[in-house]
Amino acid sequence: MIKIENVKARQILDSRGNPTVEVDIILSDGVLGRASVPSGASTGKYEAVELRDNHTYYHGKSVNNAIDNIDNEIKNILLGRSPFEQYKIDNDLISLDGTSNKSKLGANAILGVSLAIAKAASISMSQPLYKYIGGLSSNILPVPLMNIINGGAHANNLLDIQEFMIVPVNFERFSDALRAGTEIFHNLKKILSDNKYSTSVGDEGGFAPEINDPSIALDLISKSIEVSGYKVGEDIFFALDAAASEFYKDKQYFLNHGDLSLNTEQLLDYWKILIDKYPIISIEDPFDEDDINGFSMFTNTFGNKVQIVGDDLFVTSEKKLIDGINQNAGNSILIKLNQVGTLTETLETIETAKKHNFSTIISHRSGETEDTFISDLCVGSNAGQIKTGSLSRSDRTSKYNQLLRIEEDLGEEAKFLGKEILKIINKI
Ligand code: 2PG
Ligand code: MG
Repeated sequence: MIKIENVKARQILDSRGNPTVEVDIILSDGVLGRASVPSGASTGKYEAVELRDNHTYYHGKSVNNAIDNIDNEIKNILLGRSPFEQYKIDNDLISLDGTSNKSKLGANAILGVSLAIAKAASISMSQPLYKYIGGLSSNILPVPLMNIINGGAHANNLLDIQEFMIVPVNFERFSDALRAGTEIFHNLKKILSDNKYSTSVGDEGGFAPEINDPSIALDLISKSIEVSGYKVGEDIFFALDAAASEFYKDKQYFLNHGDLSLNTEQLLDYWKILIDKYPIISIEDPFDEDDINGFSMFTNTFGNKVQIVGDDLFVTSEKKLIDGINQNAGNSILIKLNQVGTLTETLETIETAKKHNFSTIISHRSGETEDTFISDLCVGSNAGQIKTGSLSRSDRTSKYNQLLRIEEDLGEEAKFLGKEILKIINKI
C-alpha cells in the first residue's frame, strides 16, 4: 500500500511579497505533491482564519506558527496513511483543529496539507489532477471572468468597485476566449496611454488608472473591445466585483471616496443604472456581507437577468450558502479554497450550489502563488466559470496556462460553455 512517508512545510512568498505556506507531501513510492496557499486583501469577516505570527518580522505576516503546526500535530496524524483517503484525512484535520473557523491550526496550514495530498495522490495514480478530482465526466473548460481594471483594495486609485471584468462568451474554445481577452487587454493599455492614464497594474494584473467613475472605466473597456474587432454585449460581456463590504459602514455605502453615501435601496438603484447602461451579466458582492436583505432585494429584481455572486457573503461555506438560498440571496457562489480550508469542504459547497441551481465560479485570491490548483479544481468540478485576474503577471497567467494544458489534454472531449453560460446565468 502506498503511504504518506513525510510531510514538509516551509514559508515562501506570495505575489504581493508576503509570506505564505507551502507544503510537500512525500509518498512511499517517491512521489512529491506540493501545494501553496493564496491570501486575500478584501477578506470576508466569516472566512476561515489565516494564521499569522504577528511578530515584528514581515510586518507581522510571517506564518511560522502555521508551519510548526504542520510539522508537528498535523504530521503526526498523517504519517503512514494512504493519500487516497482525501475525505477522511480532511475530516480528521477538521477534528484535530476542533474550532469552527480553523483558528487553532490555521486554515492556511490545513489547506496547504489538504491540497498537497490531492496532488500527491493524483501523481501517484498517474492521473491529471483535474481527472483525479472529478473523474471521467470532467471536461468543461471555464468561461473566464478577466479582471482588466483593478480598483478598491487592490489598487491605490479612486475606483470604489474592486474589479472590472470582461467575459468572452462568443467563442468555440477556451483558448479562443483567452486570445480575445489578451487582445482586448493590450488594446486597453494603448487606449489608456493615449488618454494619458497610467498603465501600471494592480494586485491582480489589471490596469489601475486614476479614474473615479465606473462608467469611464466601462467606456474605456468598451472601446478596447471594439478596437479589437469584437462586439460589446454579443461577443464580450462585463462582470463586476463591487466588494461592497469594503465601503460599508453604519448601514451606509460610501462611494466616490466618501462623497456619496447611499442606503441599501439607493445602492440598488445605483446598480440598476449601470446594468441598464452596460451589458453587465454578473455582479459579485453588490452589498455588504451582513446586508443579506440587499442581496435578496437585488435577486428579486434582477435574479433572472444578472448573475448575483456571493463571495464575502457565502465565504465558500455550505452552511452560509444554504442560509442564502433560503433567503433568495443571490444565484451564484464564488468558490475560494482558503475561505473554507479543505478540498473536501470546497467540493461539498460546489455540489450544494449546483443542486440548488446556483452557478459556481472558482476564484483565485488577490495574493497568489505559482500554484495552479484552481485551474484543475475548476475543470475537475465542471464549475463552468473561473475568475483568475488579468492577462499579465505570472501569478495570474499561470492559471490560464494550466487551463490551456488541460484543454490540450482533453482534446476533442474539451467543452467550452461559451454562450450557453448566458442561459445558466439567466436561469433559462
Ligand atoms: C475577491 C478576491 C479575488 P481578495 O474579492 O473576489 O479577486 O479578492 O482575494 O482580495 O479577497
Ligand atoms: Mg470578491
